[in-house]
Amino acid sequence: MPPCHRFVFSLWCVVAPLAAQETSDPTEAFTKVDTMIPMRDGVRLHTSIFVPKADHGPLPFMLQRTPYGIDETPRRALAGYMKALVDEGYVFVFQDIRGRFKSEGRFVMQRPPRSSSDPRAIDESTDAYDTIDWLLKNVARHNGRAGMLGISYDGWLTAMALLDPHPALRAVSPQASPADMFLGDDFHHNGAFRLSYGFEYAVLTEASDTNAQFTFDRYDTFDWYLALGALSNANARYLHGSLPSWNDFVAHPNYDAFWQRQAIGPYLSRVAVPTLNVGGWWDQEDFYGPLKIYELLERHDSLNRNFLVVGPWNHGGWARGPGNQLGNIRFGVNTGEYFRDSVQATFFAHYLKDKPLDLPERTSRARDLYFASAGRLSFERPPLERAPSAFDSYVSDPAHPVPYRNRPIEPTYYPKGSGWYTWLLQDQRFVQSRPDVLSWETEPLGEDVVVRGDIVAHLFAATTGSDADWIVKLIDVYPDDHPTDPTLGGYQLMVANDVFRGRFRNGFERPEPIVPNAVVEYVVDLHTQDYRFLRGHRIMVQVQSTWFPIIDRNPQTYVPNIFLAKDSDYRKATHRIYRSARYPSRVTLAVAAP
Ligand code: PG9
Repeated sequence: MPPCHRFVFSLWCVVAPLAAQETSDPTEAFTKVDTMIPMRDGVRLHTSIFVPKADHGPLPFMLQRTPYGIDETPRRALAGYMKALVDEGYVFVFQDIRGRFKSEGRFVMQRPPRSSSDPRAIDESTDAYDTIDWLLKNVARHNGRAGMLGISYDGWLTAMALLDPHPALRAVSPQASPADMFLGDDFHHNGAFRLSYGFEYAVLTEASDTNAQFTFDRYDTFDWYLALGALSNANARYLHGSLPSWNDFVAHPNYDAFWQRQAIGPYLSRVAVPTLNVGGWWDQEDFYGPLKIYELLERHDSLNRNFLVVGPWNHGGWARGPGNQLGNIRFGVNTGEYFRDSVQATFFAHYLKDKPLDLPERTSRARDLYFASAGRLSFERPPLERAPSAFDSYVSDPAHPVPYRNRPIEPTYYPKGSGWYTWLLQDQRFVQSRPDVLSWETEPLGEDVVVRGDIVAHLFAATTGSDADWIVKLIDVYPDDHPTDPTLGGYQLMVANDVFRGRFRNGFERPEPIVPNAVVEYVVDLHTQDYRFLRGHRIMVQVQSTWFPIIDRNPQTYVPNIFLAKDSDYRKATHRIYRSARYPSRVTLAVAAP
């Protein structure tokens, strides 16, 4: 096989958030026991237990389960992410999940919860249960309580432990946990497939039982994905049906039983254990999940034990470094340190060691920002006399898609550094002048506008094709003359965004062609924010229809399954965005008092 077709297996850790912060080895303060813990079906899971050497009373357990390998994790985590927990005092436990690294059994990507009719069935919840049960019986000097935490896949494993929790599990923190892989997390957003992430992550976890990386034949993968052409070429040319997750993407192009069974929402019917949900405003992988899990648990939180912390972080950014800067943007406070020392450590100390805790609540009201003529955005409704057909338009060409981030687009987890981690903060001027990206912006704001809560775009749009993607970005435009940092003059910082695949406008289970040239309202959930647009800044909305290669190209010609589309199905289309009293395209913001 030529080099670009090969899988290589590398040992670098995919979870960059857990980068080392100290040079001394924090594990030296612990006695480490490596063991294989038996699960109820006899499969044994590789587990490392770290008991503090210092004389201490009975301590709670702090458990992290992971598919990414536990040989390197403890050293990094105990020095940074969990340093404040180390200072507080816990017995730390790290575990390889089934089928990964040194654990027995078979790995299943996001193994769905077991059927309640089969008492012998296993899932990630029973594995967490059996692990805690074993720890209580086999490790001396514990206080009878356990906590669990983790980021992303490890965060999802933490959330899954909630489904049938061991009675000793008294506090959990699912962090950047995905909730639904079709609606909003790593693999799709509103039905639009996250091509580069889905492809590279399937290789990472399923090409080997350790971490693997696809070898691209170039540094800038934009052209590689474009040359791939129709999605059907991925199996035909490279994967040859070898990756279960890729095969599942192809077999399940709609929100069918496969995705619904895996999504965590329906299982979150009670707050069985105090839960600290954590997310980052600029999380490039799982922003939808933590907010969704919080929202669903909140409906059952009669005892006020469900909490949400969201900060100015990328995926897992709260776990490393001071957190005073992300990409080009400085925050003036050490948000990551604050989270680790004063939120995460305090939360666990309260529920696992009976120490005090105090977390606040907040409010806001909805306001509409309407698209207007000459690229203006306004809090005024469009006047009735404006022609119902007032619109702006662009041609979207799948052969020339808009890059989702500034090129070069290195492989997602490129070991020598990748723009992936901070792409959501890139200055959006890099696409503003493209004819297939439309922008509307306010005048400079006369006073601060504080957005605190939900943001929803209502696009009244038409296309000459029979399918289309709608990407909406809410942007903070800095003044041309920035008072302290000239490089930020005119900067366009994205503060909310998402994509909606038009075929799913009447339901994610039921794709339907779009009637060419018909005006249709698309509701694009831009999720939630807590953001202050400062006086003198402008608020901008950009709309475009490609975001490549993070989102696969919509052929714009309706085909039942895009994974099986032919190259000839991909065609140019003209899209119109209406802005009249009859078709008032707008973004609804939850605005709070400044
Ligand atoms: N975002 C990654 C992931 C989580 C769950 C499933 C698939 C991918 C991660 O960072 O673990």
